[in-house]
Amino acid sequence: TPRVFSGIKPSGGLQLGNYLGAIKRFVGMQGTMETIYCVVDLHAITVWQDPKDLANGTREVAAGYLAAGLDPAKSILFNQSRVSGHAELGWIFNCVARVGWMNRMTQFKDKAGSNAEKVSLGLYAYPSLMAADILLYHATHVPVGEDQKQHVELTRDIAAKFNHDYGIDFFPLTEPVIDGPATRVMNLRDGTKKMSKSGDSDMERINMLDDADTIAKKFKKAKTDAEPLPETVEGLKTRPEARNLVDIYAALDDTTPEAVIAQYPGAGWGTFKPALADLAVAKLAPISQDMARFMADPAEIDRILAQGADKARAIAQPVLQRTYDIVGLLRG
Ligand code: AQP
Repeated sequence: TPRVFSGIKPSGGLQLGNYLGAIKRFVGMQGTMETIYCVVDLHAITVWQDPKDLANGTREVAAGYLAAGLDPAKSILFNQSRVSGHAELGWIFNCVARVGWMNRMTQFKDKAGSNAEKVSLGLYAYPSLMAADILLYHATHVPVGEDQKQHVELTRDIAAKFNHDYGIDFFPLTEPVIDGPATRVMNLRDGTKKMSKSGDSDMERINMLDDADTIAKKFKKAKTDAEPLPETVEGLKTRPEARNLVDIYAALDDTTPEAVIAQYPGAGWGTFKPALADLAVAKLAPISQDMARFMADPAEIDRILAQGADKARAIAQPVLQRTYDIVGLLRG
């Protein structure tokens, strides 16, 4: 049966890339298939998280899910650490995945930088835990941003090697679902880097909880070239910052970059940036207001996450038990 799994790390405030590249698309898949959306707190601690911030951040991602339209009656919403099967299957996959595979992960290289000896072992094993997140539910579809494509492909490699090594067709080969105009929202100060929760400067990103003035200011200061918008999208090819702002507009307005260019052919930044800011505020303000409302009642969020975890565990438990049996780990 088709089943969707995806997650977001509570490693800082939600940013526009998380919304357009992930959450908005999660909402679009709700109701079409069984959908499981996780707040992946065990992934967050691969880099240092202050415990209080982690707990609040977990509730913030959950509030973002709910405010954007995920409904606990239609999707399973929970935080990863409540279902111990993630960590348990993650260990087994650490023993399936090869060190050479991990060495090829570009996100690890980006995050570790020149400091690879000093980062946590967890950061290195991150893709193996992510494979466990997905395969614990035998998920077939994983909506993610472009930056996670390599990790979903590794998940397929792990599933295939497990199936091959144990001579059983047990784990499915999962498909990444990467579609729409905003699968890679770029940093507002540097069009060659992706927008990220943990980027150095707050001016690089739009946070889901930014107010209208802050959003307008950030778009106004966003880096661009001096040229006006082109007459056709082909004219954006070598202009990453311009391309990014057009893509963001298209994603927020549920349209295509072509349609945005057709609406603003040859427009200057003095016209386009304020229009983009107005659109962003119109789309994001209702969500951020709702997020604040959910976050004002942390006990209710915790209740939703606990109930979601019960449902998740019910799906995960038989998969985990069967995995233990296949591997030959005595549990009875
Ligand atoms: N810039 C982006 N454009 C499109 N999609 C994005 N995603 C993240 N940034 C962009 C998607 O959001 C989902 C959750 O990501 P994550 O929290 O698991 O990790 P990440 O990709 O590392 O996100 P951040 O915001 O950059 O976090 P930090 O700075 O803490 O590492 C994924 O589907 C991701 O593709």
